[in-house]
Formats: sequence, C-alpha cells, structure tokens
Amino acid sequence: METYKIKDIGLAENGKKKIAWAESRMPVLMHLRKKFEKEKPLKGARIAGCLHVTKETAVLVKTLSAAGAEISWSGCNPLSTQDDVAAALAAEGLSIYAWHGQSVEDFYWCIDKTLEFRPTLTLDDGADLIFRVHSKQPALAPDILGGTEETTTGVHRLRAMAEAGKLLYPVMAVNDAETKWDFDNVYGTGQSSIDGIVRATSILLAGKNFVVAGYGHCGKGCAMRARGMGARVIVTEVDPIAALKATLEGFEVMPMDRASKIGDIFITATGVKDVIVERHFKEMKDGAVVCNTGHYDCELNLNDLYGLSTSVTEIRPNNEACVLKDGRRIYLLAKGRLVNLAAAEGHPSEVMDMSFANQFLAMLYMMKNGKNLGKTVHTVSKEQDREIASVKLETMGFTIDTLTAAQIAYINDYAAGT
Ligand code: 9W4
Repeated sequence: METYKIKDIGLAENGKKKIAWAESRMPVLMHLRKKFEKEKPLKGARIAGCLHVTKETAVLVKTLSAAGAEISWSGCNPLSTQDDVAAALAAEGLSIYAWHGQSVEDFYWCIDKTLEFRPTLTLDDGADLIFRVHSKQPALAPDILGGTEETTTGVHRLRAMAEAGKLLYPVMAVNDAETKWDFDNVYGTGQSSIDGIVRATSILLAGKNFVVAGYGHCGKGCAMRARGMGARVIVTEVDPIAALKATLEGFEVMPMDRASKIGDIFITATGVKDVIVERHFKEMKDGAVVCNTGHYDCELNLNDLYGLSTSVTEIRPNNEACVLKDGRRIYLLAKGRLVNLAAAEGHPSEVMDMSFANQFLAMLYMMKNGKNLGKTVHTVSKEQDREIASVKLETMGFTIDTLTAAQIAYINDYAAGT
C-alpha cells in the first residue's frame, strides 16, 4: 500500500536537486544529522508533521528520519507545497500527504492520514495538526509526549488553549527561540522581500524613495536591505518608540499621507489592515510600485485600488498595472499577498537552518522530557538557543571569546562596587 499522496512521483529527480542545494546551505541541521544518525535518539518516535513542504522542510524531515524517527507529513498551507520536493520525499520512502493547490477538504484529509499511525510527537506550523487532534481525535493525546509550534500565530492560539486548561499535551514554542524569530523576521523577510520586488519588477532600487510601513522586525529588515541597495528609505509608524528607533537608525520618518506623494516603492509590514487606502493611491506618482510583506493580505486596500482603476493588466508574473482615470499607473505586486513568498522563495535556506535546528532539538527534548512536563506551552532553553548560534558561527568560520573564571566571578559579585 502506498504511504503517500502527492501530485506526481515523476517530479522526484528535480526535488532531489532542490533538497541537495538546501542541504549545502543548512550546516546546523546537517551537523545535527551527522551527530545523531548513529545514536538514533528518536528511535521509537512516530512524528506527525504539518509544515510547508519546501526544500528546507525536506532537510528537517530527512534529519528527523536519520535520527531514527518514523515520519508522516502534511503541508500546512494548501498553496505552499513544492510538488517536486514532496515527490522526492515520497521516493525516499517517507510518508507524505501534500500537493500544491489542494482544496480545504483535501487539506484536512491529508492531516487525518498523518494521524493514522498514532503519532507520539507532533510538529506544527499554525497549530492545525494539534487542533485536529484535540477536536477530532482526542483519544490519540495520551500517547503523544509533546508537540512543537513554529509560528507566532500558532503559539498565540496554543497559549489561549493552555490558559483555558484545554491543552492535552505539552507544546514547545519554537517560534520564541531567539535564533528563530530574531533571524527569520529581520534577515529572512528583509532579503526575500527585496528579492520578490526585484523578481516581479526588475527595478533599480538605487536612488529610489522606498517607503516601509511598519518598523517591527520585518520592516526593519526591509528598510536595512533597501538602504543597502542604495535606496532612500522612508519609514511610517504608529508607535513612537519604533519610530524613534527608525530615526536613530538614520531613516526618515513621516506619516503615510506625506510618504504616499513621494514614494517610488511601497512595502507594508505592519500586521494591520488598511495601511494604504484610496486617499494614498490617489496621491501616488505615476509608476509607483506597491506590495505587502505583512502577515495578512489586507494591508493594501485592494478594493480601493481596483475601484480607482480603469484597467488592470498583468504585465509580468506577480505584477499588475493598475491604470487610474488620469492615466497614472500603479503597479501592484503579488495581488497584495506576501511578496517574499509569492514572488520569491521565502526565507533563504541559511535562515531556515536555525529555525529547523530548533525544531529538531525541540523534538529530541520532547521525546526525552515530554512525559514530565506540564500540559502548557514551554519555551526553548537558553542553552539550546546558544548551542544553535554557536554551531552556526562555527560552520561560518567565526570564533568568539570566552569569559575567564575571574570575569565570571566579577559579574556575579554583587558586593564589588564601582
Ligand atoms: N507559502 C505560500 C503561501 C501561500 C501562497 C495565488 C499564486 C510560509 C513559510 C515558509 O506560506 C507560505 N500563495 C501563493 S504562493 C504561496 C506561498 N500564490 C497565491 O497566486 C501564488 C510559506 C517557510 N519557509 C521559507 O520561508 C523558506 N522555506 C521554508 O520552509 C514556506 C512557505
């Protein structure tokens, strides 16, 4: 009996090439694979995973498998599966249920298939798998030692569940590890958003007025990288502390009502809706480019933009020319969806390396300690965070200093005055 359902097993060769490329860029996970493939600390574990089926995820799956785990996998978004990667995993004998463009019913069917082998650990991105266990198959929970969660949104939902006393097993908030969120938001989103803009437009960034709405971690990453390409970066904010940080970083800060008149490229990274609306579109220069890298696709009000347009034409992949009544053109990228995912390839493998190394070590931790943990949301230990940062540095060829015993004693001596 086949233990997978994917688009086409014939795509496996291409998928293997993509995975090999990711492996060459993910030294921390590869280090962990080498370290644990003999000892097999996950022997006996049955891991059900629900995580975007990408080349980077494949490196995680293969590493979990090398460490002895049995695997059953589904994608966590009907649109994010790379069918060739899914095929390569299936061709290696791994149990995978995912294909690009699946329906919502198929999406849950795939999750349910991964639950058939009665997992002892679960791995989530968005908490759909954990919710499925809790809502449809709570009888599986007593055999589950623990789970992990990759994203902010998922962790948020799980904390709410834990507070209501509804969580049936312990979960590790991988998202909250510093080597995860502080790197993928700033460096991952920063580079891949610029990459998406360039792929969709082939525009020169140097000398352009580049408007970043929101100076959280993602906004900061975009602003930094746009500046690195020679753009003149303008930041809009609602929070005075974030705005102050942006000014001290050397960016110009102003309200969107003013930025809308001078911007050449606009990117939203706020997490709230209606950041750019009709009155802004009406003021924009001919040729302005607008896009979003925030979590939702409502940061640009598309009803307003389309409502103002006399014609909308896709002039390149992920690039629509919206012509306004007076003939001005506004170019909308990726229909306002996340430009770094829709027009580029998301976070580079080097960044995912740290997120997924956290996933791997969290799985080992849950296998060992899950039984003794409270049924709440736990955070990754500082030691794990530091270990991942150390290995990453080492693989990049950097070494750092260590404190001497005298320095440690000095730090810890509260009596040592000034
Ligand atoms: N990918 C995604 C989602 C929707 C979507 C219709 C064509 C997130 C994190 C990682 O959400 C993800 N819709 C698309 S493309 C697309 C892609 N459309 C809409 O028109 C295009 C997603 C994590 N990650 C990386 O960032 C890098 N490797 C990873 O595993 C992956 C995917």
